Order: sequence, then C-alpha cells, then structure tokens
Amino acid sequence: QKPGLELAVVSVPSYACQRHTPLLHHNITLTDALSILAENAELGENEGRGVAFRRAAALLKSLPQEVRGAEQLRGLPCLGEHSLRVIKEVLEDGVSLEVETTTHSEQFKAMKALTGIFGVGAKTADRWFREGIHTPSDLQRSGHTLNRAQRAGLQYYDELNLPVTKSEAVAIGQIVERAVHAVLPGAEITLIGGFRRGKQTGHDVDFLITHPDEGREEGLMPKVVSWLEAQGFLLYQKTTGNSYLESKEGPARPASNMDRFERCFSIFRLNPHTHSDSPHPLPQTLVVVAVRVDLVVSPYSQFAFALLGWTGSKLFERELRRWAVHEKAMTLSSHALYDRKRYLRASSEEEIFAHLGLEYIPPCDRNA
Ligand code: DCP
Ligand code: MG
Repeated sequence: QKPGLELAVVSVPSYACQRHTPLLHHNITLTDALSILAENAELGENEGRGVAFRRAAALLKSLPQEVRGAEQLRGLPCLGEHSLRVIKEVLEDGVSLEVETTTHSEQFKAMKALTGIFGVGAKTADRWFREGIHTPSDLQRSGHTLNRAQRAGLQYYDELNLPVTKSEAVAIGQIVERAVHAVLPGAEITLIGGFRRGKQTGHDVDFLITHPDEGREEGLMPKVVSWLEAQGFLLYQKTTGNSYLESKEGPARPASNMDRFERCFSIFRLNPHTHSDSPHPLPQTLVVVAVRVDLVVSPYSQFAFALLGWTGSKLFERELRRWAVHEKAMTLSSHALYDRKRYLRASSEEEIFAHLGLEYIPPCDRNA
C-alpha cells in the first residue's frame, strides 16, 4: 500500500460546518494557491467561482495529514475540476502556472492594492483601474473626490495594512470595555471574528456588545462613540442604527445575508505614550497607531445568533446557512433561526448547532 492511501477511504463530510477545521493544518501550499484564485475571482466579482475555490481550500484545511499525491484525493467532496487541476499541478511541479500568472498580473496587483484601501470595494477599484489608477499614490494624484471612509483609508493606508496582533486586540478590548462600562454598567463585551477563532493576527478587531436586561442596549453605540471620541481614541467612525423588526414570533427573517444590528465601523488610534497614565496602560511595544475596529450591539435574546454569525470564518458562516436551507429547510441569520415559520430560540451556540442537527464545532475549529 502506498503511504497515505487511507485518506481516500476516510469519509469527509461535504459541508464545512460538519467538519473540524483548525487554524494550523497540513496543506498550506495547496490552500495558498487556491486562495489566490479565490481572491482573484472575488475581485473580478465572480462570486460563484470564488466560493468553489474557497470550498476546495477548506476541504484541504480539514484533512488530518498532508496530501502528497492526487490519488489520495479520490472520493473527497468539494473538489471541482478546476481546483483539482490546480492541486495536481502544485503537487507535481510545486507551482501552478495559473496562480503564478495571477499573482504577477498588473490587474490583480492593482485590484489588491486599491481594495486594500478602507472604504474601497471591487467595483470602485475596477473603475479606477480602467482609468489607469493602479496604486494608492496614483489615486491620491488623480484628484478623484473620495468619501469620508476612503479619505481615512488613504490617510492610514500603511498602518491599516499591517496585521493587527493579538496583544493589540486585547489592548483595544480594554479600551472598549472602559468605554462601554462608563455608559452602561453590566454590559458584556465579547471578542469575535478571527481572534475568537484563535488567530494571532487579523485585519481588524471585532467586538459584540450586549446587556442581560433586554432593551438596555438600545441606543448604546452613540454614547460609546462619544466617550471614545472625548478620550481621543477614534480617528474615524461611522455608526449605523439597528433596523431589525421584532414581533411576538421573534426577530424578522432578514431579506438578505446582511445583518441589521446597531454597528460602528471605526479606526482606533493606539498611542502608548498619550495614554500611559490610564489605569490600563498599553504595552510599550505597540507600533501600530491605526487599527480597524468593528463594534456590534445585539439584544440579549439574539446574542447566541449574533455570536455564531460574527465568529466566522466567512466560509463557515456561508456553509451553516447553506446546510440550514438545503438539509433542514431552515433559515439561519445573525438574528434568528427559523424552521419554516417557527422561530427557534437559543441562548448558546451549542443550542443552535443542536437545532440544526449538527455536531457542535468550537470556534477554534471554524477556520474553514
Ligand atoms: N461577518 C458577517 N457579516 C458582515 C461582516 C462579517 O457575518 N457584514 C462575519 C463573518 C466574519 C466575521 O463576521 O468571519 C468577522 O469579519 P471579518 O471580516 O473581520 O473577518 P475575520 O475576523 O474572520 O478575519 P480578519 O482576521 O480578516 O479580520
Ligand atoms: Mg475581523
């Protein structure tokens, strides 16, 4: 028997939300290659193609060992023809021509650089690229009128493109906690997003805020923002109020995957020197001064759904919703779970997995 042939007989479930996907896995070279193609498809607004590459990469991340030959992939789900071709090429030649061509293409590089500006999406970046704008400096020189988010994105471009470290996330968590407790004692603050899944770095820091007395959380964000602004912690912020509807039967089923919580997109300023006299001095090693921070406020009754919806990964979330619809005829959002017309209550993530008929997957294994 060839080494590793056992992989082919191991049965791997096809939805990422049925699998344990740890942060560290055995097939980085392959998943890096597929991620480039996924990113390129997303930047070209080809969502379906992007998801196909992401699913293939997620499958490889969940395998218990390194794939050394294509014969080991027989019988595994989620590997489309295109992904398989790329995987085989990388296994045989160490690189994939398509991946290399993509990485070096002027368009891919420009689209990455431009969408790397906070406030700039693929559509806008593509329009600028067609006008010959390839870099943030080109954009600066172009004299284009930018919105407030994009101006901030350009101003803090370098800082915002440095990864945020776990210790910076913790330091920001302390500031957020002081702000929230100053305006609403008893509120609970939870680190969500990639850091909750155990990542050591992130592109931003995400927090979910709630209060055990339902209703006390209403209108919280503007007060938190005022406190943070008064203390000089905010370089930029945009707050949007909540827009969910509630009835006796529970939160309304959302019309789209976008959630409707009160939310603040912000850029925090971390300056160890100006705040060294605070009760929670920041580590002196901090070098990043501008950090993207997302704050989300949820009513207590929706907290478990918000927590599950905001822990990610993005593909894991997508797979949960796909499982709910296609396998259980349910609809899942960051606000609620519905079995057809019936609202299913949950006060923990464990309960939501149970409602969905899924084994509980802890946050550290949702890195699909
Ligand atoms: N999310 C969501 N709806 C949105 C935005 C995000 O449900 N409109 C979810 C999916 C993400 C999580 O929230 O996994 C956090 O989003 P991020 O973009 O911050 O992604 P991560 O925190 O997972 O990764 P990163 O390290 O890049 O911040
Ligand atoms: Mg994040």
